[in-house]
Amino acid sequence: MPHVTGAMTPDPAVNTHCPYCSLQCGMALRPAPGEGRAEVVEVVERTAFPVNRGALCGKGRTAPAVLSSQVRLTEPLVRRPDTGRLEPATWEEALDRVAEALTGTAQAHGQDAVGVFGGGGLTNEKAYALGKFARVVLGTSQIDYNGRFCMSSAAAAHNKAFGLDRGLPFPLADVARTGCVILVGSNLAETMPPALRYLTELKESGGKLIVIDPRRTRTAEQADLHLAPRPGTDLALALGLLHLVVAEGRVDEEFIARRTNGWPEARAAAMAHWPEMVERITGVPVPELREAMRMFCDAETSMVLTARGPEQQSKGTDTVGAWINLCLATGRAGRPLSGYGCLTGQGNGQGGREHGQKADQLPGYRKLDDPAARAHVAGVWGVDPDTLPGPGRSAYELLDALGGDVRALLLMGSNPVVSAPRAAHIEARLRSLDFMAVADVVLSETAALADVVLPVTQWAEETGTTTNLEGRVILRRTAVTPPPGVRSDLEVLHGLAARLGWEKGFPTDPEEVFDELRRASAGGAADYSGITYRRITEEDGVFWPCPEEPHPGTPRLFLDRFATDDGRARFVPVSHRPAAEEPDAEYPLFLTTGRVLSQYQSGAQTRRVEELNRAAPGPFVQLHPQLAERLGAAEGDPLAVVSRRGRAVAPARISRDIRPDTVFMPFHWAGEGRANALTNPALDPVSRMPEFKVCAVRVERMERAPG
Ligand SMILES: Nc1nc2c(c(=O)[nH]1)N[C@H]1C(S)=C(S)[C@@H](COP(=O)(O)OP(=O)(O)OC[C@H]3O[C@@H](n4cnc5c(=O)[nH]c(N)nc54)[C@H](O)[C@@H]3O)O[C@H]1N2
Ligand SMILES: Nc1nc2c(c(=O)[nH]1)N[C@H]1C(S)=C(S)[C@@H](COP(=O)(O)OP(=O)(O)OC[C@H]3O[C@@H](n4cnc5c(=O)[nH]c(N)nc54)[C@H](O)[C@@H]3O)O[C@H]1N2
Ligand code: SF4
Ligand SMILES: [Mo]
Repeated sequence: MPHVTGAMTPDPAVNTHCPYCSLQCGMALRPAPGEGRAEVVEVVERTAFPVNRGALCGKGRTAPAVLSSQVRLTEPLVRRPDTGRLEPATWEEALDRVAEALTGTAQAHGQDAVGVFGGGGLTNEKAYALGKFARVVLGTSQIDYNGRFCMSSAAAAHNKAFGLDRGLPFPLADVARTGCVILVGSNLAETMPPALRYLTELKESGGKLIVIDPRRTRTAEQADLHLAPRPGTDLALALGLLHLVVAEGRVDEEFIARRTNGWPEARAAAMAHWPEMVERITGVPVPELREAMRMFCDAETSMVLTARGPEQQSKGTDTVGAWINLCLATGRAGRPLSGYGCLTGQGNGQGGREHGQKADQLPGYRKLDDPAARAHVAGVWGVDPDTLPGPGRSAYELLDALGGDVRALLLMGSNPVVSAPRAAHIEARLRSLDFMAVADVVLSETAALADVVLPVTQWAEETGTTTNLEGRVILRRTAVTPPPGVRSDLEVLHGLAARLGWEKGFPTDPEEVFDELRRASAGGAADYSGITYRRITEEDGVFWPCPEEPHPGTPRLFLDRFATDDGRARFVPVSHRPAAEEPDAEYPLFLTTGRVLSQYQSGAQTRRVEELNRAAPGPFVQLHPQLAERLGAAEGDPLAVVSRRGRAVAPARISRDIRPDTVFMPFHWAGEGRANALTNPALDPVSRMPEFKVCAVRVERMERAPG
């Protein structure tokens, strides 16, 4: 029978949440009838959970298949020196090996020679424990996580403008009630399908939807107006709209005077971006720019929502800043049903960046270089603040340093062989390590390179909190008994810490870890101290910041003041600049990358689900018929896509829904169709986010294999 925690009704269905994206859809699980195997469960609709109201996408619906999958890991693996192969081992042996290797590396090369790489899919408890483990047990500064590839540009822009970074400053349901939404580089019809309902409701109540995407996606099909700029030109586009706002007298001077700083400089920067110049840069005709600006300003309330399209650029922080400027200049921020928001990505994309697995952060969204923050957190951890290391390298820079001054790595919750930019190079760096340990649920492409693989429990087999895109802290609860050979990530960290001299300080009970996290976050920007497992359960999640009880939590931010010292939002003066790599004679096309509906991220989990593989069996190159004709390529022909970093091969998918100067590849697959063999690791100077969304390529038609 499934193991049920907490106060339960006689109904054996257990409320929990999807393991995948940041919507964190509510669902319930109960034993599948007639299966007779405790690990086989079925999904039951959970209509009461407000975010998805029962709806799930195919990935969420089929997530239980990964629990009982034959290919999941159920025993530790250790690489045998004689055979060079990964072979089964006991937990004692595996953990001993990891502890010895990490200690040996630190002794030989210094504590910073040990690196840690985390993930935005890890629960708050795990992210917190991993950050603490790195700083306290290993004493290394070299920790970062895959959220750097995902959220960091929007986070940096949020902090600059508002003094606080939370994906959406309002509940998602507010989107349905505003007057106009500009959706910039989000394909939420495929990446958060249940959220599409809010856009449908918006339109049904007379609201307008503008989508900005170089492709006519399923999301763009829903739009009243679709602008299809060249990849990497969103910054110019936003500046052009702001120019038109000023030119047509749509500025909200009263709001600017009362609630912001820095308008003259931002205004001057925007005025240098003439609509005709913006048309030349973006390829979007001036009348369309004007129409978008008018739709946005004519509505009484409006929102701008960005996702990875504009953010995964080497100027992502400035780009998001420009969209925020547009909101501020028109008085569309810090007011009910108006504002700027970022649609975070991973299951715990929000919480994962608040509690200390990021290179520069301590729990509660505190800064590692702030003496007061160090003193507070060191107090909770019972250590001397001076022993805490300083900030480390960002994710790509850390991966790039492997085998150099970072010689051993502990990796939890990411599959960079598939998902890192310039992936063949990163794969080589991983191979050059003296030692790597990976905790995972399956033998991912990265785990396959490890010296020790630690099999861990999955979402429905363990309890823990995540923080969804709205800043709503929710509780996943144990609904099934894990297979006997696996342990939780918290147990892994506990076991390693104990071997490294920390018998105490790494509890395995998630609620105990959460209670410590609450104390560590108290008084910080992301204050969780008033949030308890009990409250989350009773209230369908609690929005941070939530200081000590009886605080109600904060569904809507900034209505009275922004989180800056003087309470005013800050305009940022930004100007357009080109992508790090633009098409030229040798590489004449843009490549952009992203997602499809039925696969998740590096595919480590979803490529194990038959139904999803049927729907999305493999990589492809989306290209316009004009380009296909120039190449002499027909539907399904194998195409080689070549960039300065490498080459990938995948079948042609010919479609009018993409600009003729651009090709698109999803990044979910390894092997010869690996999109990240091509991508450019050029980093945003502020957020250190790589430019996944723009690089220059050439495309060659290959002969079809005979037969
Ligand atoms: N099915 C599915 N859903 C997911 C995920 C998944 O892997 N699969 N992953 C989750 C995660 S972690 C994330 S981060 C989110 C991501 O969610 P999204 O951001 O919606 O996903 P992407 O497909 O990466 O990018 C969105 C769109 O950006 C467009 N784009 C490309 N270049 C540009 C550009 O220069 N400017 C603009 N404006 N648009 C551009 C692409 O054409 C694409 O349609 O999805 C989450 N949900
Ligand atoms: N070209 C291109 N590349 C991209 C992007 C893009 O748009 N284009 N998007 C980027 C973005 S936004 C993201 S978020 C990254 C994501 O890419 P990755 O960081 O590779 O993310 P996942 O594929 O989700 O990898 C998670 C791994 O951890 C395992 N796992 C899942 N849950 C747990 C857990 O609780 N504990 C442990 N120990 N393991 C777990 C999974 O099985 C899987 O192997 O990809 C980035 N890469
Ligand atoms: S939309 Fe996201 S959270 Fe909801 S079921 Fe799909 S993958 Fe899971
Ligand atoms: Mo992401």
